[in-house]
Amino acid sequence: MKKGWFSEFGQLWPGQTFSLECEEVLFQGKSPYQEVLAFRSKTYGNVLVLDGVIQATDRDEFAYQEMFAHLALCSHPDPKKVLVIGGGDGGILREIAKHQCVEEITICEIDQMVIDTAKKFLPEMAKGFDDPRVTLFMGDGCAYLEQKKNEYDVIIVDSSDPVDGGPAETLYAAPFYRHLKEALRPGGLVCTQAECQWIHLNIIAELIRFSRNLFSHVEYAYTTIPSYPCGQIGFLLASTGDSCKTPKRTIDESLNKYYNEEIHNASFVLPSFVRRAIYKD
Ligand code: AAT
Repeated sequence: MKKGWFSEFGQLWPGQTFSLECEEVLFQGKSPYQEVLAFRSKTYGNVLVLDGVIQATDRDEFAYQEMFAHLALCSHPDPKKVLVIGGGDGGILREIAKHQCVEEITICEIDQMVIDTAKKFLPEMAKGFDDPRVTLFMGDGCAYLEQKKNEYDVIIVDSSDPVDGGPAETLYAAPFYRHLKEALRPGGLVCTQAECQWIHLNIIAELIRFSRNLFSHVEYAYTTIPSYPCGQIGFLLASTGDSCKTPKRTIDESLNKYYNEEIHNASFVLPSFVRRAIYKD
């Protein structure tokens, strides 16, 4: 590897890598769950990396956090209780906090080291923890959800990738989706990190296959984001109520850099090869 560069090698994107020039390593540690790295890059600001995989950069995180949070929350007519699983950098919390109608925001994150690292080196994301509606629970998202029935209007699963033996593996399996459904109030919906249409059609198709047995609408949307593999990442919206393809509410667009009503509608429009592969129709 070229000296002074970080390259993202991963089990889920064999044969390709994205690289950033690194100016300074800010933190390197090993938690009980994963290796945590923060570095200052030359052109993307500070970067958070878990087990060698980029989770967020200062420069483009808004494309992910805004789309994730607002696609989910604007698809619900009146979300009051919201749960986030993962998302330890706080960026999704920051976006949820823009919705005045939300009364309670709970976050269940597995790794305290991620939160501490974000608070120190990614303060623009971690400020999401400062909202008074936020309650933090430390633990595994799957175990947490098993205990919850009929509680939440919206659940956002901002999890890392389903790497073999990694902490997020259980969050991509059918039992977890059953727990998600049971934890929702009537009309509730979930939005999960659903990987990339260029390299993960098999993962997306499998998530859709088992979710369709549980939810009335299961729909895939995506955002562009240069620092994730192939420059894109998707979200699975699974609703017990109406389709999520058009927003039920608007948000003050001057608060956002990426999300708006038009891009909400556009983000569900998929290339033909993707539509065929994931919806099988
Ligand atoms: N918003 C940043 C993007 C992320 S963060 C993923 C978070 O999920 C991490 O903080 C990680 O510690 C947490 N996590 C992983 N497994 C679990 C679990 N079982 N329970 C609770 N939290 C968990 C996602 C980046 C996507 C990368 C795309 N290549």
